[in-house]
Amino acid sequence: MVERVSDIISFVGIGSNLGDPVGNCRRAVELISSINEVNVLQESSLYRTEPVGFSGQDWFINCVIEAGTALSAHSLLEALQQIESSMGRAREARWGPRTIDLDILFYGRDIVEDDELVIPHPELHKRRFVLAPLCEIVPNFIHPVFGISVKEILDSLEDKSEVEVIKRPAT
Ligand code: A4P
Ligand code: MG
Repeated sequence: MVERVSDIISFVGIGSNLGDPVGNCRRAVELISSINEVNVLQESSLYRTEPVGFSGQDWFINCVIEAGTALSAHSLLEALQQIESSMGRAREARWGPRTIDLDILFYGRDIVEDDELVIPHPELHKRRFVLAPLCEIVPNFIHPVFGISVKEILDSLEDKSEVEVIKRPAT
C-alpha cells in the first residue's frame, strides 16, 4: 500500500504473555498490516520483558510498530480491538496475563482524552517495555505532552525492569 499524504503517523504497542507470545505478536503485526487504510511502516525487534504491575506471571514479548493510517483514532482503536477479539483475547485481569494487547501509543501529535481513548497512552512514559522498542524505531519522536524526545524519556527512566531484544523483525 502506498502511504498517502493525508495519513496520520501512529504508533501501536503490542504485548503478549500467554500461549505462544512470539507467534501472537507476529500474527498481530500481520493482522494490523491487513487492515484497510493502515500501512505498517516500521516494526521494532521483539523484546522479552519482565512483567510490570503484576508479579508472578510469565515474561512478556513486546514490540512497537509505526503505521500510517487514514482511520480516525477511534476507528483505529475499534480495528485493533477486533484483532484482539479475533485472536481470542478474553477480558482478562487488568495488568494480568493476556494473549494479545494492542495499545495506541501516539496518533500523530494529537492529544485525546475521553471515556474510550487516552492518547498519548498514559503509562508509556513510565514503561521500559514500551520505550525501548519505540526508541529503536523513532528515538527522536517528541512526546506531544512532555515536549521531549522518547529517547530522552528512556534515558531518565525510573523503571528498572529488564528488557532484552530477542529477534530482528523478519524482512
Ligand atoms: N483505552 C484508552 N486509551 C487507550 C489507548 N491509547 N490504546 C481503553 C488502547 N486502548 C485504550 O483496555 C481497556 C480500555 O482501555 C479499552 O477498552 C480502551 O477503550 P484493555 O486492553 O482491554 O485492558 P488492559 O490491557 O487490561 O488495560 P490497559 O490499561 O491497556 O493495561 P496496560 O496498561 O496495557 O498494561 N508488562 C510487560 N513487561 N509488558 C506488557 O505488555 N502490559 C500490561 C498491561 C501490564 N504489564 C506489562 C505489559
Ligand atoms: Mg490495552
